[in-house]
Amino acid sequence: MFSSNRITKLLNIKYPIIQGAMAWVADADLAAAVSNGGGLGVIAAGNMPPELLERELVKVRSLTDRPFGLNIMLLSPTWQDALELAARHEVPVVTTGAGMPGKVIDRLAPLGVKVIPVIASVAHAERVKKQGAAAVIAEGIEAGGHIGEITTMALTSQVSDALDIPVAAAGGIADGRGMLAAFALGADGIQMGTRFVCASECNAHVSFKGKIISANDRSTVVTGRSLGHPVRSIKNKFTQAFHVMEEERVPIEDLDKFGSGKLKAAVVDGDVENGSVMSGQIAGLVSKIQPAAEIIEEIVREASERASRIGRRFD
Ligand code: TUI
Repeated sequence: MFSSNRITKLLNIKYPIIQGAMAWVADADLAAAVSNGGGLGVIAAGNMPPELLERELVKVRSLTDRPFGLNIMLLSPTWQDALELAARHEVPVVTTGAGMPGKVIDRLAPLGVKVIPVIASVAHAERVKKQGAAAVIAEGIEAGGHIGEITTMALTSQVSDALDIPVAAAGGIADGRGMLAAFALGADGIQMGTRFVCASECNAHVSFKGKIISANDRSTVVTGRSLGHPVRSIKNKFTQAFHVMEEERVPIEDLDKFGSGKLKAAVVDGDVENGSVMSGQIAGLVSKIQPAAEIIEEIVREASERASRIGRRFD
C-alpha cells in the first residue's frame, strides 16, 4: 500500500500521514511515536530556546531510526536558531509555518533537507514551489492555531491543480473519511494535529487533552483577526476576554502581551480556562486517548475500506 505514493516516496515513510507541528505539544516523544507508527513525526520548534530544542533533536534519534521532521515557525524570534540546528543535526525534513520560507529553503535544500512549507493560498503555494519546496501542506481554516482564510476543501483542490509537487492536505482531518476526502481532492497525503494531541505518547497536560475529547463541532472560535494573526482555539475564558479586548480596540501591543505565554499555560500547566487551547474544528470527532501507531493504522484501514465501498454510492 502507498508504494507509488509521492509523499511516502519523497519522505521514505510507510503511510502518507504527517503529524502537525504544535508548539509545546509536539516534542521528541510524540514525533518518535508517529514516525515509529509509519507516519512522519514532527518536532515543533515554536519559541523553544535553542538548548532545549537541541535536546529534543538528540532525543528523537534515540527513540526512532525512522525519518522525522522539525517545524520552524517563522513568526518566532528564534526561527533562525532552529534553522541552524536543523542544518547541524541533519534533520531529514523541515516543515515551516506562519510565513514565507525562502531563507529556510536557501539554507537547507542544498544540504538535501526536504523543506515542506505549510501554505494557506494558491499564491503562497506557487511562490514556495519556485523557491524550491519539495512539497507543500495546504492548510485550511478548519485547522487549529494560526490559520489562513480558505477552507481545506477549496484550498486542496486548487493547490493540487496549480502545483506539480506533492500536496498534503491539513485542517479538519482526523479520520479515514477525512483522509479519503483529501485524496479525492487531489492530495497525496494528509497532516493531522488535533487527533495526535490525544495520542498516549503526547505529553500535553491531561486537561488539555480532556478539552479536545469533550469538544463538539462548535467548540472552537477564532481570535486575533483584528491583529492580522487569526488563531483557532477552544472557546473559554481566555478567548472570551480576548474578543472583548479586540472589540474595545485595545492596542495591538497590549493584546500581544495578553496572549503571550497562554499556549504554554494550557499545554504544560493545564490551565485550560485562562490559557489558549489551540485545536482544529474536527476536535468533536476525537473521542479517546490511544497510541499514535494505533491512530495511524485505524485511519489507513478506514480510508481504504471506504475507498472500496464508496463507488457503490454512485450506483
Ligand atoms: O503556523 C501554523 N499554525 C500555528 S503557529 C502557532 S504558534 C502561535 N503561538 C501563539 C500565537 C500565534 C501562533 C500556532 N499555530 N500553521 C501554518 C500556517 N501557515 N497557517 C497559515 C500559514 C501561513 C500564513 C501566511 C503561511 C504563509 C503565510 O504567508 C503570508 C506572507 O505572505 O508572509
